[in-house]
Amino acid sequence: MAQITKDQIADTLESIAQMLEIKGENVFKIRAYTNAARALETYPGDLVAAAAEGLLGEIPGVGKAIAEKITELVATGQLAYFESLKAEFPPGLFAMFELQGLGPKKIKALWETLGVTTVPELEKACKDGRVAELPGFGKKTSDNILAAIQSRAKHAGRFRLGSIAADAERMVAELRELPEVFQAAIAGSYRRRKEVVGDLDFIVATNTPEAVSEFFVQHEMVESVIAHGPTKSSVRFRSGIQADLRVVKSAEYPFALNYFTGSKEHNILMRQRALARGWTLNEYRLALAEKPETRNQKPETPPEIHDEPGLYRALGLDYVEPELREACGEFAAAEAHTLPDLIETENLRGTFHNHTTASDGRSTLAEMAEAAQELGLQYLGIADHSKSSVQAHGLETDRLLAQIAEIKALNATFDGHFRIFAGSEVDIHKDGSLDFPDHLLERLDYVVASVHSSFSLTEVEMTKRLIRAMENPHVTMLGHLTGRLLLSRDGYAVNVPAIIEAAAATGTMTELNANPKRLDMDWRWWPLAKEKGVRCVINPDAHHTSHLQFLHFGVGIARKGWLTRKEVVNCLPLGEIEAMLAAKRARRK
Ligand code: DGT
Ligand code: CA
Ligand code: CA
Ligand code: ZN
Repeated sequence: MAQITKDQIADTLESIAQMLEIKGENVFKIRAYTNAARALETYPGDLVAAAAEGLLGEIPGVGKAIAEKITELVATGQLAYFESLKAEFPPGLFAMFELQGLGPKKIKALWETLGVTTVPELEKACKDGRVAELPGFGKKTSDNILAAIQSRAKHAGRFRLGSIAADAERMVAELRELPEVFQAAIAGSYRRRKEVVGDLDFIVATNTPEAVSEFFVQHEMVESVIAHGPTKSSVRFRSGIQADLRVVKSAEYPFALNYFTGSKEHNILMRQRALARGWTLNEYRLALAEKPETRNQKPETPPEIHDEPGLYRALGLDYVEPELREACGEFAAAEAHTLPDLIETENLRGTFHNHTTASDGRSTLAEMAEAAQELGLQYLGIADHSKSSVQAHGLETDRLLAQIAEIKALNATFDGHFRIFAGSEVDIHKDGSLDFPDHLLERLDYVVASVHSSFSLTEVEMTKRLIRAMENPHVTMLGHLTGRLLLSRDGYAVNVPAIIEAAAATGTMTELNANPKRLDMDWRWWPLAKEKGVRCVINPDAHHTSHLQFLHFGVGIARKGWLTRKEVVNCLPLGEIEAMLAAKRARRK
């Protein structure tokens, strides 16, 4: 039996909480399950070992009764309580929980009054107006539910980079460890660091394809086998994503890796360049074309290729990093030797948009500072929510002043080797004014300004709102530009080129929010921002110490946006970053 994962246990606890809520159980009992689920998601240790040693009850947020249930899950892979609870509900009901904005109360009402127990029934009930008529629902709610159903259909079978990275990296690491394997890589959209991927593509070089394919299809992460052949297999992982494996000989490896990395559009241009030299290029080889398309009567024999850089060289190109292979100008730049020297995770020296327990974070200020130091960062910016973000426990003036004092005291203990910058993620009101007055913002080291409300303004109004915020000299950077949540909520309407212009004109930095749910501003806009001289700041939007790791996803997207360390301000070391943070205020003086 495959070992149950931490995420699966957390999901089970979450489902129990939802079912208890539909049943109308006591809120404390419900909260115990949601708190435990949350605690597990961020528990850094080995749950199996903790269960075996009877230490689960010591995890903060996990009580004795729930600890026993987790122990049962770990030991048997099942939980009798969960199974019996589940039997009380129609099975289709659970899919309704995945719809944005639909909680247990509404699901209960839909079920009890309309008899709706599946997503298709719900869609029908919305369309024929029955949902709008329900007390507590109305037309707007009904429309929102319909939009959520449509969005779910559109996103089915696609996955955020952040939710499949652990599986992907684990599989490739284990493939590389097999003695039969010479080389292995994850190709496809994952290697190109697309924010959302359809499936995973593993490429392996070996002389014993059967053994490798066998290892792949029998792996414990595999839920079902879709196809199984000696050189080509497809499976579905437990996480839901499909994974393809291609097994090739060492001599074919650079070609397979290049072809299956894509993109398709990039491949087409590669093949055209080969054809223009009288060669054919496919996933196995580069060879003389049978009917050369060149005017040159006798094409030269192609050189021997041992790796991807060799292939690009043979086609008269500098090596193109996978993130740039989107047919967005990389060929012209590779030919002219003007490809950018892309930023790397190791170049980052600090980061700015991070939360603590003072607002909706789950780690304390001291814990966040310690985690940042462990990652080798020289500085950490704290930007908790401002007072209008009530649901996120935003700070009122006195709590913000207290936090500034706390940061100052902590900084005194660091001997100048590490620094916490006191900031705030200030809400931008509907009219573009800010949630704190200037005299308060002035006391902060920097300010992140973000939209968390009134998402449905028109594009013109939203653009005006953001530009007004950027005109404030205390606004150092703009947070998550469009507010999108990948695969669940589209960004609000906003004129991005106009925002980029305004960011350049006002000297406001633009955030590349590295949280894998956001990755906002989108990579497609960064080349324009770079051209206009806009500074990028890569921020994890961390709500827990473990979220500082999101920086890595942010760097992938920055690379996709052609950024080098020069455009990314948080590559600057302590000693130089201070002047950068003060620059906008200084020029208004
Ligand atoms: P995904 O999985 O939808 O996120 O995107 P990719 O890019 O990983 O696409 P996938 O898995 O269908 O195929 C992997 C790569 O294989 C793709 O990026 C380019 C190459 N490829 C697949 N089909 C074709 C094709 O019809 N023509 C060419 N030139 N290349 C292809
Ligand atoms: Ca793929
Ligand atoms: Ca594929
Ligand atoms: Zn925010």
